[in-house]
Amino acid sequence: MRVTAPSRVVFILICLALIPLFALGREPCHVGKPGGLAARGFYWRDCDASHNAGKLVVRIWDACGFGGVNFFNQADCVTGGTPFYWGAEYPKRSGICYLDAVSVAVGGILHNDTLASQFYEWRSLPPEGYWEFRSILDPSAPEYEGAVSQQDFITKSTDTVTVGLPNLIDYPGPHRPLFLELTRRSYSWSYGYAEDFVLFDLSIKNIGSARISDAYVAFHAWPDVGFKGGTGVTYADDLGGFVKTVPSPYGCGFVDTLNIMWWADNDGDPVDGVFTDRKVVSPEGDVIKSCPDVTGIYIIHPPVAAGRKEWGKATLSYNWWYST
Ligand SMILES: [Ca+2]
Ligand SMILES: [Ca+2]
Repeated sequence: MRVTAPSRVVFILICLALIPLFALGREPCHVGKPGGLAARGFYWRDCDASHNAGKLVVRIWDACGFGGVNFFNQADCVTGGTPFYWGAEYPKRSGICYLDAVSVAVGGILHNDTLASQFYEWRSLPPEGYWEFRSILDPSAPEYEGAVSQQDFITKSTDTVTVGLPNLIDYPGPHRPLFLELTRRSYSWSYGYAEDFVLFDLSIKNIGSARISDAYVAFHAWPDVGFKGGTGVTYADDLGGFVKTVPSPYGCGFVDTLNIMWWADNDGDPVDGVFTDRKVVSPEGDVIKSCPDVTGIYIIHPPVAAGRKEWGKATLSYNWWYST
């Protein structure tokens, strides 16, 4: 097959901090029954938001993940308008989706029991579960105070709600929290050198009263790559992997460490062997547009304990699964 356009690589960068996950914390807070959709086993915000300052658009919601489809047609938390619908899009307004969702899972041993909190088990309830928006774009605006990027979103989630959660297939018992608080700060810019990535800064804090040992932090990604203007299924042919090292561009046999988790469409959906950024009607009558780019997560640094400057002694691993 002949392809003529080089693939670009877009990244979601993540840096992690553990604030003191292994130390004493305060007593658990707001353990209770959330309202609204929680009565049906779910709790979602009244609004969500998206990073769209650069070319890479990433939908965000609670601190426990990003991407995801806006099933509930929530309003945009900042503009009040219609929010971005898919998990991620590149380039902006192309209609080409590059992500279903990414969720954060944390596991560890608490009171001699192995526990994990993931996806449906995080909640963002007031007062901790607030949204905060900041921006450097307008120095006269109230959101300018303390801003880092053109779009700063800050929010928190906890795993302490134990009522109203759906039973999971692989763990049908009631949710047992680790008593954790996630704080996510995410940033995006429109500058040429920064328009292809969104930066996430994730802090994990033990808000319980006991020590957690042997903790793990995971990013669980569901790819969905393809043009959403047609009728075809876009996720069924996607590929993913992990690039640990690459040959250094400086040669001499040097090797650069990357440690990047990536996903992409299997062939970028070319039309007659050529990538196209225009909509083309296939012989079957479907509307096609190529999706030649690669999306990935790069962990800038592993967890750093609060108050310390040295990197944590984290071990990095990668696993994949195939959904039928
Ligand atoms: Ca695909
Ligand atoms: Ca394909």
